[in-house]
Amino acid sequence: MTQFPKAFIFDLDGVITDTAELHYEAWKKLADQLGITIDREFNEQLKGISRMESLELILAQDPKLKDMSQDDKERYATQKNNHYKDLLKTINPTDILPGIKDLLEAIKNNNIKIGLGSASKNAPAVLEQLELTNYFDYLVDAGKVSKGKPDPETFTTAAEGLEVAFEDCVGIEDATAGIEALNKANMFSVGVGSKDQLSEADYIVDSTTGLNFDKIVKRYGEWKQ
Ligand code: B16
Ligand code: MG
Repeated sequence: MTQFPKAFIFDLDGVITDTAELHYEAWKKLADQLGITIDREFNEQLKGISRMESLELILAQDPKLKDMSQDDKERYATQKNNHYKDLLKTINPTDILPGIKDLLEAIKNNNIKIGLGSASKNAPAVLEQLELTNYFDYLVDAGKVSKGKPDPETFTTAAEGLEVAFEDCVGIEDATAGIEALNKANMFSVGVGSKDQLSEADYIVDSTTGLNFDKIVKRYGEWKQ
């Protein structure tokens, strides 16, 4: 008999939609202002980590900025976020990555719960813009998570909010840190992206088009045995 998971927990950026490009644009503007050059390759490191951690990585590019006061850091982080929020106004349901809507529908049709485990404090606003809020039974408040990915706290908080045991959850992630967090939480980890980067995932698909409900459930059932 097929074993069904009791919840699916989604990462946001890189899984449901690609806000990475907008984060990049906003960080680049700030970096330029500080006289630091960042490119898309550098931006890969910023995926899945928090706003302040991202700022620290950017400041570390220039030794002269290493003694910046906490107040200034907060000010720059707020400035980046305000620019990012302006850019977010341009997104709409056509920005949902391919295959995601069908997967959400299939999960709902099987009466399985859906949670969001994103590091982004802007996640609720992004779901609203994409008109996806109604699919979700629980959104993790990134502002209340004390240890970000690769710590499992984001995902364990989602499972607790959904009232589902960790091993009954499937988590979907595009970042190495996210897969590590899911594995530490003892959840079935689905990686979206390259095999090199996500080799620790329990199941890997190349892109969101590969996220088929039946295939994920089958692999989950094998993992659960
Ligand atoms: P915010 P995810 C993450 O989203 C992004 O990948 C990362 O680049 C960003 O710094 C982080 O959210 C925090 O976002 O500044 O909006 O709070 O991949 O965990 O959905
Ligand atoms: Mg992500």
